Amino acid sequence: MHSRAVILVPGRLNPHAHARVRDAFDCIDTARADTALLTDEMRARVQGIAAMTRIDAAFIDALPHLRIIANFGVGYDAVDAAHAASKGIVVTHTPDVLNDEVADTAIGLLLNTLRELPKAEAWLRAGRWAAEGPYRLTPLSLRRRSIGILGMGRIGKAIARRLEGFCVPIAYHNRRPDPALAYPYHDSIVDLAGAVDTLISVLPATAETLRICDRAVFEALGPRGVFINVGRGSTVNEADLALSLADGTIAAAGLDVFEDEPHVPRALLDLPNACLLPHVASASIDTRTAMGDLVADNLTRYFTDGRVLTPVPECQHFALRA
Ligand code: 8YV
Repeated sequence: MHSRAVILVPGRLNPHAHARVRDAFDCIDTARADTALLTDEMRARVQGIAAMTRIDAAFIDALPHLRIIANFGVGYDAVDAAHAASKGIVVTHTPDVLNDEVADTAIGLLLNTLRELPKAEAWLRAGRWAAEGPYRLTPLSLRRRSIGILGMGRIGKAIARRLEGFCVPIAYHNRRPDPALAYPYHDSIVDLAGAVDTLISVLPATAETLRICDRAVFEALGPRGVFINVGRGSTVNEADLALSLADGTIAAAGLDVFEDEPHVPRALLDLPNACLLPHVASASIDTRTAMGDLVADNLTRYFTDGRVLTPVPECQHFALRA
């Protein structure tokens, strides 16, 4: 039964997810997902992985009894899912339970970027309100803006629903139009950027999206342009973005994600018109607990009846077949 299955936890895992894995399984911890750290016991016994770290093909190949990888996070670019799927190993992720939190944070980041709220608070805390007077009137506002959503999946739609309450026009780009949506669709990112002044990206990291938000996109967005990213940092050419913020090609950016986290390029850190967050879009106890439950529930279901709740697209039929 599932209580005897052996689950490997490489590196840090959300504490709630970790506790649930420890309760339900034989849990083995290792510092990193590094084949050099795998003992003979791990190679002989591990049947599942619960992780929020990179799991590459070599690590998968080093565990001959591996049957499931439960990824903590909806974005599963850190896991070589195609390789896992080719070996009949199921990969799961944590969609839906974080949609509202990430969408809430995206709106917060948008408003912070436009209305400079973190800087206004710093002004107050530094005693400058009393000493020098009110914080400046912000040159940017959400009023009279038009929004383009890049990546109209579950989270993109949750952001769009919130923005309707702000009475701003919304358009989008996605791999394909969604017939259920009334918002105008643009079939390229540059086209969308040219039609709006505010771009909110929720793009996942794939081979196709690598550094796809580049100088041409920022030029199309224009000097009033604001770029918000709560997807993946690798979808942005960060050098192009820093240049575009520095030379006025666009007005401002709000970023929750970076290509080489937790390292943020100096060129972005030095810019006054970049509002930067340390990848916190889903980072509330409430939402991370729900994500942790989904990681544990996927493992439990798999080792109980061979099914999983939320397989990644590459693994749909493996999950249903079992
Ligand atoms: C998490 C995320 O920060 O779900 C995702 O794809 O990026 C975030 O919710 C991340 O997965 C935690 O490692």
